[in-house]
Amino acid sequence: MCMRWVSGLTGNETMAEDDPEMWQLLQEEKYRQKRGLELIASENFCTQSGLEALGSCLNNKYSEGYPGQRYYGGTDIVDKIERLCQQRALTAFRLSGDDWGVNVQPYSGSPANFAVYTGLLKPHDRIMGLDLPEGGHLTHGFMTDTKRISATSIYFESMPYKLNPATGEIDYDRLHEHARLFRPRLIIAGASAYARLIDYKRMREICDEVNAVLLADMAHISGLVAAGLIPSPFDHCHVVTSTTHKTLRGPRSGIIFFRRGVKSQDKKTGKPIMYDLEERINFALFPGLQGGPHNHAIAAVAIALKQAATPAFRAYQEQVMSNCKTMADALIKHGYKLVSGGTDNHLVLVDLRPKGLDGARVETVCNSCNITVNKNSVPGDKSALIPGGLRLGTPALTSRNFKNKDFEYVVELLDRGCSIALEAKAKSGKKLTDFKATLISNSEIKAKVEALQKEVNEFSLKFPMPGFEDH
Ligand code: DSN
Repeated sequence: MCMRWVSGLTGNETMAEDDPEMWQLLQEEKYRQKRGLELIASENFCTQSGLEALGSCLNNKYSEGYPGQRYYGGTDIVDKIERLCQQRALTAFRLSGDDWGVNVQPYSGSPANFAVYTGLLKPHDRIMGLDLPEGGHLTHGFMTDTKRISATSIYFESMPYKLNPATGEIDYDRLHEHARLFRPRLIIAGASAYARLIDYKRMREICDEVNAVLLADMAHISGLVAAGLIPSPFDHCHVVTSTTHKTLRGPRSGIIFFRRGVKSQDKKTGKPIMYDLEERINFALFPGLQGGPHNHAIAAVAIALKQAATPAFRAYQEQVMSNCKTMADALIKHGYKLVSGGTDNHLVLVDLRPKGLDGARVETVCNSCNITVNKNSVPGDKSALIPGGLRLGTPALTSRNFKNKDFEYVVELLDRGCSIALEAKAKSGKKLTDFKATLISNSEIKAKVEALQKEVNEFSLKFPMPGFEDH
């Protein structure tokens, strides 16, 4: 006998049956991702196995607390999943559980950072991070002359450090000088638009002198660190946070590593002084800031971390960096200026001002041609809405098996987008809205945009894409 459902919904209908409107939108987004050239440096294509975990029954389970200490029943399996994720996190970054602990519950990178601040600082304690317009991140303390933007600058007193305008690299000397004056409790080593390596050793020396905690936010570069291709923040930092969906190629989630074990020796008694970072950070995250962990995301993170420990992952990251060098060289060959003159990681920051362009106009044209990029501030910029730069990254397209010669062609397509932007700028008024209108109303320009879009689509659709075939 067939069971009758009160609601008429068994819960076993596919999305296409249950919600055709949403299914249609998903199809459109999938096609957008397939036919476009994804160059946003923080994006990637999560693997099918990771996406399976995200869409699984783990979504249904509440488990506030930590493995072995939960506020709900039925948590035996999710305890195993969280412990497996923790163990894989340590393995992926070659860490010993005696020296490092890890919390895999942060919902993403911003909550992970805020949990560290909440656990280790008192309200109004001082922090220093790379300024957002110079390549830092909102959560590293961003504020303007008139407004405290990030909660980090509302609850704590933040002072930025900057790049050396002559080199486009972090000005460690000035950071040192300012840290001596400002006496921060915590300094953040990390960036979201910085193409060079970070000198963690130097930053730790500065921290030790002013008695500050050194936090590395390796969100952008964690995949490269796991692959062992760039210097590891674990060698020098006290705490390390990351997202898991950028170069690490997992689901959208966050992770916090903290030192544990012996911190130092008491000078008088000679007794060991232990780190207390673990208790403070864990308590800040839960119950301080978050509720139930996202078990489906934790399982997917565990899958990504297992992949991150393989030779195949290292080969992928080598290709990410090699593609990025090729992209940088090709851009320079086409006459573009790069902030810091090149790249040591997965991204480049292009200064479009010498070409008479800006990031907003180029982003708009590229978007119309299905080349997905983001405008970015470059040193000396006045406007955040119409900044002078463009940030380009190779992780996503490398996951689609793009190789060096493919990136040379990507730069050619991008350069054509810039030429269209230049032409449209010459034919439009000063405002960005005039420029956008010209892209649609000027038939000559519109035809060029359409021709470029067609070429982009034909090229991009030839490549495979990780994930499910149809969504
Ligand atoms: N939105 C991310 C990025 O693009 O770098 C940082 O959170």
